[in-house]
Amino acid sequence: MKQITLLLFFSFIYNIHAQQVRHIETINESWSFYKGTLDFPFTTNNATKWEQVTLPHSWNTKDILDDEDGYYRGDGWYKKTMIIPQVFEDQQVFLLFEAANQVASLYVNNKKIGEDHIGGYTSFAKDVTSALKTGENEIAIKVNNSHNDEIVPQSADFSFYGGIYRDIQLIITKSVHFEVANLGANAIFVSTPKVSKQKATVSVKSKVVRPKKGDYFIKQSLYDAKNNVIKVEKAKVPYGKDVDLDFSIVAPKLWSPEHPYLYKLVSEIVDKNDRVYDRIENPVGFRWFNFDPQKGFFINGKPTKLIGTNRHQDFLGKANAVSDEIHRNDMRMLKDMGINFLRISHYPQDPAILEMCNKYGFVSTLEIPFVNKAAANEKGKQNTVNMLKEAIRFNYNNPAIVAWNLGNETTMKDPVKLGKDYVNHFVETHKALAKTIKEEDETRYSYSVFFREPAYQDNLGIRVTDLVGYNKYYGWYLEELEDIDKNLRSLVKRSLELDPDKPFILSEYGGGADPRLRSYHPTRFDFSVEYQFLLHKAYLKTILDMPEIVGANVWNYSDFQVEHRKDAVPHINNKGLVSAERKKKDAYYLYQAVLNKTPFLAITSKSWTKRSGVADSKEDTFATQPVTIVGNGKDVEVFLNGTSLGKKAFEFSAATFDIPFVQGHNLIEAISEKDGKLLKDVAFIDFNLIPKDLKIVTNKFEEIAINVGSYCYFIETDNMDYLWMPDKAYEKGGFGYVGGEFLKHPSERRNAIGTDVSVKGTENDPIYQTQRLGIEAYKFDVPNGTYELSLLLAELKTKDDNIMDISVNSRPIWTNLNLKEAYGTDRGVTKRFLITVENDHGITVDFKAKKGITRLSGIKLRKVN
Ligand code: GCB
Ligand code: CA
Repeated sequence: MKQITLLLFFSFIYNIHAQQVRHIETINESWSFYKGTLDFPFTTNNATKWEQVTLPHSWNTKDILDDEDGYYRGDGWYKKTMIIPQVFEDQQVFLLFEAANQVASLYVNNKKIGEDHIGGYTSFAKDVTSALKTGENEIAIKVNNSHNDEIVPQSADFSFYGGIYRDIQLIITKSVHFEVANLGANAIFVSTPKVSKQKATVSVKSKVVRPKKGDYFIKQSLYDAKNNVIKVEKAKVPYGKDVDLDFSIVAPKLWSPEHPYLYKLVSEIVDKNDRVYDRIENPVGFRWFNFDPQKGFFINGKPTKLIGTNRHQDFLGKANAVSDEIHRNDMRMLKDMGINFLRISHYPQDPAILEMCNKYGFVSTLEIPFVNKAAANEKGKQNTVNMLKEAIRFNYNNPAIVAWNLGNETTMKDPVKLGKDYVNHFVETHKALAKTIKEEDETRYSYSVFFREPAYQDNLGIRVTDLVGYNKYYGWYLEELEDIDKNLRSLVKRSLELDPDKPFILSEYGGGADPRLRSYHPTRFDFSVEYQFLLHKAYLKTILDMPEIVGANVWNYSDFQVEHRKDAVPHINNKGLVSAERKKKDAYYLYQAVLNKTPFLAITSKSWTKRSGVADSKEDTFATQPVTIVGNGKDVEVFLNGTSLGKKAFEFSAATFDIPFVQGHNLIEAISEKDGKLLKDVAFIDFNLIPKDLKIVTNKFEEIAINVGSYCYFIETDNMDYLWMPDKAYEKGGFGYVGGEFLKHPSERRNAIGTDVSVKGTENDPIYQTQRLGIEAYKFDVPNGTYELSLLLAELKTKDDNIMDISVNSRPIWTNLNLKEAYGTDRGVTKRFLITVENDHGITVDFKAKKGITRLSGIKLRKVN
């Protein structure tokens, strides 16, 4: 008994000791924040209103989403009073910022600490020891997110949120310690130069800060995944020099997407009595890999098709101030999706992301935010190179990373148009970055991502990395869905013809989907969930079929906020497979079915629970609509309210059934089997059956809302899922438009219905963005009674004057209507009218142009009496 207590006591002491060699704590809590410019040191009589905030924090959570153009880009101040714990004699104290966007100045007790940190996405640490005093210390941090000609990104399709949007760590070490405050804030560089099944070598470079006097040693201990020490090596630390230590192990367990086996390297500084001064842990994964331009990616000798997504740090309403829990949840959802490849785009991300890439076996690429355009001056180039160095050094020890990407679509702003000086600088920047990658890391590939023709980069001389990536939006921004396969093949061919030795990655592809838009007649750029599904299916087929596409990344894992975007949901780029709140879209399930090896089945549209449709015929009491099931079994049987609708074989993991929906409850059950496991998924759908003959007495007409000018259903998710039906031409006995045509996007290339405007005064932009122009009438052959008629109108980006008269059954209800004059442009207007129908005439809403053309965006009719 006594012995056990004693043992426990000693292990307790030992633990304290082990923890105390380096003290790390987050200091995210109770910061005072002020948005704006202030004099520093702060004046005491100043009536500044400080707000209490917790990190992660951004000051742009709201203004990127409102109707006003632009968002705050300027100074923000954070301050905090704190007592630094005394942990060691002669302690060194550091603040490590995981990131702050984009220039950060640190002051401790009114003393400026070092230079400003430049760049919003890389981590950095500052030694604050000399500015500290006993008792209370005043920490002040100025962060600035203004546009800066010397810092990338200069331009991009994401928002440059300001703030300290990741954790701050307080790190306390002894005076003898592994270096903290350096470029990249990392002191240990672990690589595995030679790996085979039989043997692996480990090479560790350590950077130590130590006094001149005394004997110190580096001790490297390798632990397996069960926390058994399997190797211990020691080397003496010379003064002022890095310590290189190499060793090897036999029969290493390998790291791969299927088995991401991780070892742990514990690095310690000890003296000759084995007293520990500092201690750091790093993951180690043993793997060898190569990219072959013809055959694809090989890891540990095994050919592995790399498929995954891109990912932004972003969450609805939080800007980029995203918690570690959200980061890790994203990674879990990607794991469930079945990916083995992640492009960490377009900048280095939170350490939580890399931690999970290592653990889940996601082969990863990491990049710096050199996007669209260079910071075209000497300072700008230096900053960009520094940023890359910081990114590589900080993230060096992650076995998941296989390539460093120097930039994304850097020619978006056409260099040739920006002049000769720009081009020179721009080309030099690419070369300097490619060189930096090789100097910093011999063990990984260099990589760059383009979007224009391969010959275009070739002419400029910027195809200078080992790997090339192309972002291609065939079937979205350009070209049709049917030609995706043809276009991809020809692009890959063009790239390989230029450089047969440069492996090709499809670094981005995708299309937008607003979860509120659904269509049985999906068309390019309609933002329907269905179109996105078809697009990804087409891409996946080709990607899987072409070994020369060595890897592919969907753009994007999730929807993200872009202040200046004007898509179906303004301020949101909705190319995500999940929404900006992480709700799954149909295409997400397709990837699960195609990529997962474990049994899988899903009804793709199960989240669409309230549906509607017109009965198949006057006599029928059902409306037939398709439902798609995805799975990795052989076939699937579907039941509607308990009755089998038969079995279908999966074709490319998908099977579509025609479902005869009835009024009210519809229970859809899908049943399949894989590897002896029974699989089942269900969907509960509440269906509103619209009679074909609106005067029918058995199923009385009550209410209908139509998304005029569109083939899409629109679900008002923020309004009890109120459903708008797609538009159609009038048929006798029913409803529909007479005359006119669908508004089309002005860009021919886009070939899209509707236009891209952020509509003021509404959240239902897609209703207003689509319209019927030159419409003559809207008709409803409803029975006699009293009705509430709603008309939805907007003039979007129009140049000419438009004036119209609207009447119902020949009685004027709205005359001389000039929307632009009365409400301003780009504003959604809804008006309700009470209408009485007599004499069995139904309702005819007439539109007459007095000047210009007529238009209608939406129409709603509800029977009152
Ligand atoms: C791209 C960019 C990415 C954009 C995307 C898009 O090629 O690399 O940053 O968000 O296209 O959705 O247009
Ligand atoms: Ca509409």
